Amino acid sequence: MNSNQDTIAAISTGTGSAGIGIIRISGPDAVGTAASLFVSATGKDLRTAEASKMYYGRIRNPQDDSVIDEVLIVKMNGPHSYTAEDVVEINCHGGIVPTRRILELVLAQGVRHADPGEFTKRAFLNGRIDLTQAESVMDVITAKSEKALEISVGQLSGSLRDKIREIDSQIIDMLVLIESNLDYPEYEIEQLTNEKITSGIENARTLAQKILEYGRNSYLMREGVRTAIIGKPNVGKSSLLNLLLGEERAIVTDIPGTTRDVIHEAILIGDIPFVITDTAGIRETEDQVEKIGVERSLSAAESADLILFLRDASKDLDDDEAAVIGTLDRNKTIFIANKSDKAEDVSRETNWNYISVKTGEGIEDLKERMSRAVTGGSVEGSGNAVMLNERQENLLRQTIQRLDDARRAIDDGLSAEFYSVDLTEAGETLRQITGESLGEDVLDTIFERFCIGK
Ligand SMILES: Nc1nc2c(ncn2[C@@H]2O[C@H](COP(=O)(O)OP(=O)(O)OP(=O)(O)O)[C@@H](O)[C@H]2O)c(=O)[nH]1
Ligand SMILES: [Mg+2]
Repeated sequence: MNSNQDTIAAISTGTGSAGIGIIRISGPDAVGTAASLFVSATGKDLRTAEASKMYYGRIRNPQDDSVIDEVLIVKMNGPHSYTAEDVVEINCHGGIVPTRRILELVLAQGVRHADPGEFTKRAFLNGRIDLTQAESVMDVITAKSEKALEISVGQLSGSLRDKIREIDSQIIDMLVLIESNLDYPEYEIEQLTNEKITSGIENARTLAQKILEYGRNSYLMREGVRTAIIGKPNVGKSSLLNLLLGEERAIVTDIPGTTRDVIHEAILIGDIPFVITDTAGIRETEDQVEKIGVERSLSAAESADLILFLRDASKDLDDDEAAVIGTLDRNKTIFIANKSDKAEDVSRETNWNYISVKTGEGIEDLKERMSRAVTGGSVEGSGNAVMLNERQENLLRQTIQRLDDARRAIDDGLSAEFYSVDLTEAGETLRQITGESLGEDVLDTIFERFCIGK
């Protein structure tokens, strides 16, 4: 428990009108501060009230005795709280005015406004959670699909931490074996052999690789698969967007050049979030507005994770289309021939997916293909899937590099002193993921991405 912490407070609920709003206070003066503002309906003093129980009453401005709001208040004694410090939560009426006024009163008692993520940072610094759990808090809050939520909640309770610790204990076992042989060669202890170390390295490496593999789709799960629908005017791009969305979001007409600007919409296909972009049809044009739209289409395609290239199935590919196809990254493109209802007599080319937005033909297959295109199969089952952020992924890769260094040292016939340095570094790198070894500046960059009040 960190005893030199000051007391912090923030509004923990979202801004805007709502049924309730919560002001959270944490630190040594949390209870005293709240007690000086709270008037219980039954005359109870918050300082001596039972912990983890809701009390009904009012928040009153001690300066002029004016009542700010009716509230329910709960105190939690450290370490049995979110931050592991004394915490008070004031549930007042939601909405900007009551929550702000209560927060102002709390701050006027000498409490400091919390920085973004500071409550969670304290939970970490006070040892209640490790860094993988702290980082998953934000993923839980911002989860875009049930799958992402399920994985993040798993990590909140330590699933990633446990996997990391499994690798760590492999590395520690190797180091113990090396050290004991170096320090006490005269004792009867387990013999150090190159085989034991190389197989230990192999195990640790495999575990680390597996985590990277399980976390392969983290970015897409977190941000959504950026998908651009592109093609010539009038091929049915906006119609396809509307069909996937299940609503008439984009304007559809039979006039080529209907869509001028780029439209983004988020949907879930299977368990995967997609952010779909409908774009202006690509063609040579002198119209200034349309020209800008065409440029935006091409750049949307470039920055997309997935491209749906649409053509009209009842027409042959023209030179413009062939030229655009030539510029596309084929690994991330699904080629779609729409309006198959108008092309029943046309023979079908195997590398095109024939669909009809009008009749629904081929749409389910297309959805299937879209999710397969990004997951390369199925999204990992909940047992194994992890959501890695860039920091965690980098550290895992660095750990693997240090393990490889150790392996090379053994292969080069170097003695244990040499490869034990690499193994020690591998362990230290790995423990930065859980936060067991870490610098203060790293913490700041992690927690500044949090929202206030969490
Ligand atoms: N028969 C048939 N018509 C379709 C199909 N899909 C779309 N259309 C029609 O094709 C026309 C053009 O559709 P849009 O969705 O506006 O085409 P777009 O590619 O967005 O066109 P621009 O915005 O101009 O680039 C409309 O009249 C649609 O009703 C289909 O599968 N079959
Ligand atoms: Mg359109």
